[in-house]
Amino acid sequence: MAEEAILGFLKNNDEIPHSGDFSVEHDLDHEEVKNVIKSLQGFGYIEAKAVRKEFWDLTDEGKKYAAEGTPEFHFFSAVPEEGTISIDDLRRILDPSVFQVGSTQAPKKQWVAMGNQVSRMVQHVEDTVKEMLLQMQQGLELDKESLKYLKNRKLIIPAKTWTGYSDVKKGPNYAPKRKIFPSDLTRENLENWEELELKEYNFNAKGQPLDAGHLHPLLKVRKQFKDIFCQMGFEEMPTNNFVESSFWNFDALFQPQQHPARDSHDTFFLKAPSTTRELPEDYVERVKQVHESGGYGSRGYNYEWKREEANKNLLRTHTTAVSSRMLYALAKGPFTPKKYFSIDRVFRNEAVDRTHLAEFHQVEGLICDRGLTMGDLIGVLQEFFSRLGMSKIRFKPTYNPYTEPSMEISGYDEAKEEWLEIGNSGIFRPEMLQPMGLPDDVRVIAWGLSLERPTMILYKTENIRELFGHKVQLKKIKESRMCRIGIESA
Ligand code: FB9
Repeated sequence: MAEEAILGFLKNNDEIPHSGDFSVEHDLDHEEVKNVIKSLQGFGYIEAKAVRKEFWDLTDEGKKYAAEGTPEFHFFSAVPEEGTISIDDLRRILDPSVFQVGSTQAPKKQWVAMGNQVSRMVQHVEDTVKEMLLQMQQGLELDKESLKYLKNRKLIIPAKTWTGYSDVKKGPNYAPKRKIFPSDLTRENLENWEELELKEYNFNAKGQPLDAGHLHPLLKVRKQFKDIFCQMGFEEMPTNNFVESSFWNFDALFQPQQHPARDSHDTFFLKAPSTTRELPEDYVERVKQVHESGGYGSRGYNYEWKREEANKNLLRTHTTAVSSRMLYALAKGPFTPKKYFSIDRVFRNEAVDRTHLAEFHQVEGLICDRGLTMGDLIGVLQEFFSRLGMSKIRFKPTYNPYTEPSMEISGYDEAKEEWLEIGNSGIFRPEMLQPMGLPDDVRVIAWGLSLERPTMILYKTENIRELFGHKVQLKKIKESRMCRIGIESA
């Protein structure tokens, strides 16, 4: 309807000056006319200029100024042409709201010089604000600056916005009737395909959004990490036990029972089941020994090691608890070199902030083989992080109860031109490995980082709560793009 009207009108007329008037004249719905103009313009049948017109209403204050003049004008008028008048006199003779606004606006406009005595700085002034407000009441257009000024003085507020088109003219593909181009090759139109004019392919058209399931960014990044580990020949450790005993989480790692991390300020201990059911007794005895009096070249911690402490169940504070189980299992059989990794949740009763929650996903890698050195550790870290897109990394000595030496890892963020802490690493202590029964020339190099930090950086997430927890915007998850780490740098 609107289409025929528009294309028909332009057959005999050069242009449609105003889509709004055209709709009224042809008794058409302006919204429909606008959609048709947009579509005809898209196919080049017509050309048109989009018009956007803001309409404003005067606020009550605006209406008052338009009717009675502005406070600054009344303030100025109350100041004698010659000489001065005291500010107190002005306060007495003027209406409080007029005095309150006038005493700021008039000096701001350099109309009067303020002080205990007030005097005119000019002989005569125009109440331009009043004029502008009156013009608006007459529906006259004001320039952008004046509109902005009146809006900032809360004398006008936006009413409605009119959008439409002007200068609607014939376009390069103008025709009195829209040509419907077949958009599919069908048996019928194959008959005369030579003279067939098919609809242009719009290769930029966005496909129908698939309303399918969407992977959470954390899982996209986890997948990339898993691919990197598998490509480097690592196998995944089973991490399906959030509840762990203090023994595997701490004691097996040679972490002393009085270590601060082992109290409830840092660790979630379980009420029920509060204690673990069983532990490998012979191995526990050796762990007790090494804690109390050392061995394997260590003098131990020289304290009384308590079984009941080791029995306490907790939510694991690191996936290194899984590594201790796996290395113990490895020690049971004939020794074979191993490359293991784990990526799963760990729980820490710590202060939460924009990058820390009480739980996060730890990523851990370890290599267990004879004669491994710090050089091997540095080498594998360079390989691992370069696949993460971090080719420039550096190390700083640090301390972990279960590794000696230990290194904090930092990577250079080219974009931000700053060094970023990207993880921790070290060589597991013999006091951890020997009691397990691993051959004494076997070394285990290991490192750890989080999944949340790289995900926050890659998906430009300011606060970890946008990524994890009840504040997550599902829309954001649906729109999150694929994670390309491990691909670009490959
Ligand atoms: O992930 C961390 N930072 C990071 C990692 C990758 C990354 O990637 C970029 C896109 C490419 C960006 C940042 N961190 C470790 C460093 C900091 O964020 C740190 O403040 C927070 N850490 C967590 C612990 O917080 C208490 C991150 C978490 C962490 C720290 C250490 C380990 C694991 C996780 C470990 C270990 C370890 C050491 C030796 C042997 C075995 C395991």
